[in-house]
Amino acid sequence: MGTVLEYLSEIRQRRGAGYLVLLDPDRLSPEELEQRALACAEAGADAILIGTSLMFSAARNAQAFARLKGRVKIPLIGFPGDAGQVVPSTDALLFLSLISGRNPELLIGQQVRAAPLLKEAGIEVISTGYMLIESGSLTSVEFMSGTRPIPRNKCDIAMAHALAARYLGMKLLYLETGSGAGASVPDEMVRAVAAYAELPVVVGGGIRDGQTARAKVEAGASFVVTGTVVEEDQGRLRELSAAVHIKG
Ligand code: 1GP
Repeated sequence: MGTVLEYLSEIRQRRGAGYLVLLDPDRLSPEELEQRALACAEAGADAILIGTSLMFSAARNAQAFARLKGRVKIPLIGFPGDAGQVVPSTDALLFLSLISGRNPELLIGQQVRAAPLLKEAGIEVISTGYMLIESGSLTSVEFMSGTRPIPRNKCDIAMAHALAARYLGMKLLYLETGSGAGASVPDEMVRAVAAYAELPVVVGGGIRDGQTARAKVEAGASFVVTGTVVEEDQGRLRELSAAVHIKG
């Protein structure tokens, strides 16, 4: 079997772009999380991201992964807020470095803590440059990370960060405004970053409908992530999946 990164790249080619759903173990019980994950797979999502920027219960997080493993037929990808969220039954983990910020703990500190745990558990690691973009209001990730987001209208700053990520050897870029944000990453910025850095771009934060999701893909996003909208209304899953999968 190939790696999760190879799987994602194959999805991107075959379906035009990939649809990823973020499930937050802080907001959902393990039962709800399982039910949501099964509904996501059924509706055509390509992978489940699990993570949160805070995490109230480490036990619940581990339980969520263990419960889903083997029952959900799409990859389970860790999307950790810190090293404490590394869980053995993960298919792969986005090894995030918050490159838009200047907080050393989130650029390298947590990564040093997580690395031995990942090696011990044999988890596939996907090196990812995480860029927080201004949404117009204070988000959990901005507050918790103690970093300032990149201004929405500064495409040049985003482009330079993205290219630096590529030169540092990162495999993915994750552009987002933060979970539950009032606005998504501007299409113009997605377009500029995807064309300039020539790395697959994941876009998330504040995407609540198919039209917005499709606009990100048309701008060059390789993957679109939604979280909040699916927690609130699972009925949107098919619409979002169809919007992202431009090749049908
Ligand atoms: C957060 O991109 C995800 O990293 C999801 O954001 O909850 O706003 O969909 P939403």
